[in-house]
Amino acid sequence: MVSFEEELEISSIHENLEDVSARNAASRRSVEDFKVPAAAPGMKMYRLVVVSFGLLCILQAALNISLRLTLYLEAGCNNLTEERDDLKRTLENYVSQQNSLTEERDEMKRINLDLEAGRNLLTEENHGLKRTLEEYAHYLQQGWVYFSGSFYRISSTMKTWQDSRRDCQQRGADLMIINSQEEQDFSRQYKNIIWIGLMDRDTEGEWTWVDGTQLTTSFWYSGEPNNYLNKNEDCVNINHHDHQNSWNDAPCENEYFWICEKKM
Ligand SMILES: [Ca+2]
Ligand SMILES: [Ca+2]
Ligand SMILES: [Ca+2]
Repeated sequence: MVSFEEELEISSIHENLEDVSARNAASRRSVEDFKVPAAAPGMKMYRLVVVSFGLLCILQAALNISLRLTLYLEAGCNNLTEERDDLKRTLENYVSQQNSLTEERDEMKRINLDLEAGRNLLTEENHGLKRTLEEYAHYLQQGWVYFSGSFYRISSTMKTWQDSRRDCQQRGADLMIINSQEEQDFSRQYKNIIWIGLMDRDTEGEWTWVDGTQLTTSFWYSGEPNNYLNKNEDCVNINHHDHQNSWNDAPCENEYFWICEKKM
């Protein structure tokens, strides 16, 4: 026998089961309400067109970007080319200037060497002139007279021709050699009879100067040379000062004044 309480409990469970069934039914209806209806063929085509259009837009955008990028890169390349050409011109100018500077430097070096050579030459000339001046001063102090490139000294004593020559040689000179009309005129200012450096002792009649040269231009006094009174006159002196032609041959052993010449 089922008790009353058991009947109540069974009745309650039954009611609960009916509620659950009712809620499940309601749930199924609401799910069915939300089910998407199957797509129609027109809708599929529409979606395809939309997707294709989107893809075309993306492709167009990509093409635009690619084109802009190409133009940009081309402009950049052009700029780089111009810059390269500018740099090339700058480099060429620099090289040209460098070459020009090198040439100028070499020219300056040559000028410097020339100047140095000129300076050395001037220094040598200066030393030469100094030596010459010192020599001139020396001869002038010793009583020599300068005329046309030579110093001359008249003796204060009388000697034979040979001793006269020896005296001149001891002074770094020799008996006077007359090479020109001017020198001949110069020699006539001394009024004593003076030996000069001309003789024919080696070969009679062959007149030779003390430097070994042959007589070419002569200034013999009228009638000379004459081996006067058949004496052996082999040495020459200046005897006739008042005449343009003043030379006379005389015995070398005779003693006269003499004139030394030192060529400078
Ligand atoms: Ca002379
Ligand atoms: Ca003679
Ligand atoms: Ca004579």
